[in-house]
Amino acid sequence: MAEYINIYTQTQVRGPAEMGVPLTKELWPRLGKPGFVHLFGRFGNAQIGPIFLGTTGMVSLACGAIAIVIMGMNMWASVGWDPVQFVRQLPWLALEPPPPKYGLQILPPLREGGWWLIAGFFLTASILLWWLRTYRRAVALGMGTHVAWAFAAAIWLYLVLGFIRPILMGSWSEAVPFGILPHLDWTAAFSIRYGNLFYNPFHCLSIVFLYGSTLLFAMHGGTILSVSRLGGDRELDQIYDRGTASERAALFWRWTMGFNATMESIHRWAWWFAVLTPLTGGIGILLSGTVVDNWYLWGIKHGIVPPYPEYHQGMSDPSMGAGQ
Ligand code: 07D
Ligand code: 07D
Repeated sequence: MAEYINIYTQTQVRGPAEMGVPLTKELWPRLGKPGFVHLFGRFGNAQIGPIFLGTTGMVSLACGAIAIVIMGMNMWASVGWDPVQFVRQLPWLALEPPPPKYGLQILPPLREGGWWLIAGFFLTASILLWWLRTYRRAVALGMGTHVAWAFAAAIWLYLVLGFIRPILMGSWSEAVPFGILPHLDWTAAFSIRYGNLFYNPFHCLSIVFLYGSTLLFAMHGGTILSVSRLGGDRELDQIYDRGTASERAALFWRWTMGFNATMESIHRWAWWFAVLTPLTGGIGILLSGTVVDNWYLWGIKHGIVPPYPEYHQGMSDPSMGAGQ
């Protein structure tokens, strides 16, 4: 038991720090002298560092910091530079996109969305550079680029929300504000504006994959933990050998539901469910206001909304237009 480390294991291995493969053509070295933290060892690897930041990492962090400072300063200004009110009201403070009258103007007045555009530019640069870093680090290690492509799926939804859809709608005012609760208000208002997002089939799909991701995560995590006392967490050896913990785990599912994923396929299931959540979601958002103006009426047209019996003859629903 002692040789395996997971959240339930008390014992932790301490050896010389693992430095990884040597860097060949990189401009920057890996930074920091590796150390060990017991608490981290309870959750994952106790070794912290070294970290490779590189050019993309450094520029990404700098852009991210600029974006956060611009958001923070604007929010602070909005409470008259009072530090106490800034901290107290932080969850409700916002940096709003330009109002509709500015359309897609590149730089409206700073106080009227100009700062939002600048912060958005730096945040997007930061996220895209971080993506490049995940891609390049994977290539440098001779790995596949699956993590980068999964991250790209999330970035797709982010870009649809704040960039692609506003451009198609012809106005930055369509985009999401920066702010903890304000971005939730935006989300609720969006749903109401487009006639209830529950009738958007891509929102449904996104929810299927979101819920499906939690189910798959629980099934896979639970299965592996339940056989870790038999070595189930040593996935690779287990794929090839007979009579292993993996085989037991597979049998468990075949006996309980008649079908089992394999050690490889479960990770493909998990990857696709996670990726399809923002991918389908982004399609749903992109269609709202561009192709479909009211998902409830769309639902009536396509038989998703059940036809209610007319109890109140002569009443008209304003959202259905005159005469209906
Ligand atoms: C656990 C990984 C760690 C990441 C964390 C988030 C920031 C922002 C910036 C104060 C799972 C770090 C957050 C750096 C700070 C300022 C200016 C990931 C984990 C801990 N949301 N959303 C949150 C973002 C959208 C919605 C929380 C970002 C859409 C709802 C957090 C984006 C819509 C709820 C947050 C984004 C939407 C939240 C926790 C970008 C539709 C909640 C997030 C860039 C998809 C929940 C108060 C979390 C909450 C929540 C961040 C976009 C809906 C602040 C960065 C526009 C309904 N969102 N969100 O744990 O408690 O993610 O809000 O697109 O209920 Mg959101
Ligand atoms: C936001 C991808 C971008 C994030 C990136 C990360 C940083 C920080 C910092 C590490 C999350 C950048 C990170 C900058 C780094 C640190 C520290 C992914 C993001 C690139 N909905 N809804 C979804 C449900 C309702 C609405 C998706 C459920 C209402 C809108 C999801 C319910 C109304 C939008 C989902 C429900 C409404 C969504 C998001 C229930 C509000 C979207 C998937 C049970 C009243 C988004 C098509 C995701 C979407 C979305 C779930 C209800 C509005 C499946 C379960 C009816 C406007 N909703 N929703 O992965 O895609 O997000 O819709 O009621 O835009 Mg919804």
